[in-house]
Amino acid sequence: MANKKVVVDPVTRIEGHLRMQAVLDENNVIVDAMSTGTMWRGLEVILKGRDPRDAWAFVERVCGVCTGIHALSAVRAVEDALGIQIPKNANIIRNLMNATLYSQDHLTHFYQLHGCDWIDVVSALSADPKKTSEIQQSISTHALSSPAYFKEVQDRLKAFVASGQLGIFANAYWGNPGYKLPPEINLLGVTHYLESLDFQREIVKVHAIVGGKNPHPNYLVGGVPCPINMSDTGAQGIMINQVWMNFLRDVAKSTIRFIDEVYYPDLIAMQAYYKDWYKIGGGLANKNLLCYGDFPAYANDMSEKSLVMPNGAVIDGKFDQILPVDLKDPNQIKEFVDHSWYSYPKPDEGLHPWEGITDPNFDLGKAGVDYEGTKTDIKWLTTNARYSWIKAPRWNGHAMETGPLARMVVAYAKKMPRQKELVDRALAQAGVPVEALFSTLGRTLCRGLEAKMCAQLMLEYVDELEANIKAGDEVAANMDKWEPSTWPKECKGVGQCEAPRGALGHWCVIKDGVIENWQAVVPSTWNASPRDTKGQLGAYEAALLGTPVAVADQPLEILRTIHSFDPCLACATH
Ligand code: NFC
Repeated sequence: MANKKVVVDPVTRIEGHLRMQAVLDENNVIVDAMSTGTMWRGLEVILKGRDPRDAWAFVERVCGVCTGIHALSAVRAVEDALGIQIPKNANIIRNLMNATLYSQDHLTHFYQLHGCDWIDVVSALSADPKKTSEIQQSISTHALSSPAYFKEVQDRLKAFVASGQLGIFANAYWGNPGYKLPPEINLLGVTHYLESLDFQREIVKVHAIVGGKNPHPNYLVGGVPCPINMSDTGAQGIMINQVWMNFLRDVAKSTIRFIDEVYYPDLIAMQAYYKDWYKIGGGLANKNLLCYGDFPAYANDMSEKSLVMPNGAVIDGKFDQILPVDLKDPNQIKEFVDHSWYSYPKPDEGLHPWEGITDPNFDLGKAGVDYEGTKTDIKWLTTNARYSWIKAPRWNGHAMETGPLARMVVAYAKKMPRQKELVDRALAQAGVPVEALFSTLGRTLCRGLEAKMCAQLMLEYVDELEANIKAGDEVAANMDKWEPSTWPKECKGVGQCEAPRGALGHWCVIKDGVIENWQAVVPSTWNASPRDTKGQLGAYEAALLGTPVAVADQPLEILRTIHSFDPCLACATH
């Protein structure tokens, strides 16, 4: 029997536009895969000639999901180029904003973006709410746990179905044999899907207070645009005072509570029914991992002793050799475009981002080479030509996986205490060995652990901020080098970050006071990358190989693995 071609386009419940193609053999096992970013906006081109102090506000618009992280990376890049030291309060507030982003983003991912890959919403209709209540009370102390509460949610769901409009739950593969949860846990999951929709709004109030708004909170080259005055007593002002400090602490505590009482227990309860997914979807996960490191304890210090999230790369599964990642080394990070819709002067040579070029070259048109179908109805993109708006970043020539799995595993290998304790406890609770992390479900577990860690970090940063201010430091920004007349004629910098989906860098070249070149290499660019010059598959592509698909025209398994990376194509292509 001939191989089957399966196309998922668009892959939904993600940010941006992703197309996945998979080839299934006669046993419905995936033997080839292709990842395509189908949209490009050109932020790097738009930035040329602009004031570098404004760049954060442009690049922040790359994405509304990982909101703020591009801005953080951009201000770090410009500060690195201009040699600006930021104040301690600014470092703490930036860390607080980033920990807030992670907590909200990972929570949103688990329920809204990934949950429907594991939870069969329609099955929840046949659950016994009393049993769901018993399960809830056995796994956590979450207050909303009565049979009446779950019955009320189930009745709401029934009303959706009776009206023939499933709304946010429409168009999924309900009833697919890949769903394994009993109806009562499905009801638990749907209930928390709805609860977390409300709760995530609470978390991001932190951004509204210290960053002015969410999405797209405000950043500032030199610090944070967030005045501090603890002697102010009002709740209406825009100052950080004791009133707002107490509010921030309350948000942090309720975030810890929600993740500990809802997200994490649900994750542990659900994984027990999907243990086979600890052996599926690994791809590059047990081979090549990449992290830049973030959450510096000390302002402007991205050295190992300062970072909460690690810097390091693993190649070929050598976990006893964590290699240092240097974003400034011209030989480490390079982007290739052989299979991407861009032109380079030397097509098969990679470019370090400081030398990077973004020159779009959408050359669909060679029928039979680039695609099958018609120009307006493409049935199949072929790998012997360009097939994506995503470039192919490589580290020392290797395709890499980045993100929560990479961070947790690299931190674990480095024996970093926070992560080691979280991972050991989770593995014991789940009853699986450490190798289980190198999989689709391992990725999802690592993200849950990171959410726990980041909620805790939120509280620690609020405490640290308060202590620092009370010690007499109310400085939030250093404006010494604000004026372009103080800048060198030409300079360059890099902004190193860890975003929720993985390693993020923005590289800038500034000349005569304006941006000469700007390049972003983004977590989803690493993970959703197409093939490179050597034909090496990107992380999404590699992760699908070997996956059995139960029903070829309901590729739930493709969604599970691809969603486990939490794709953001708006970021990937920018
Ligand atoms: Ni959008 Fe972002 C992408 C993240 O990969 N995290 O760098 C940013 O989005 O989700």
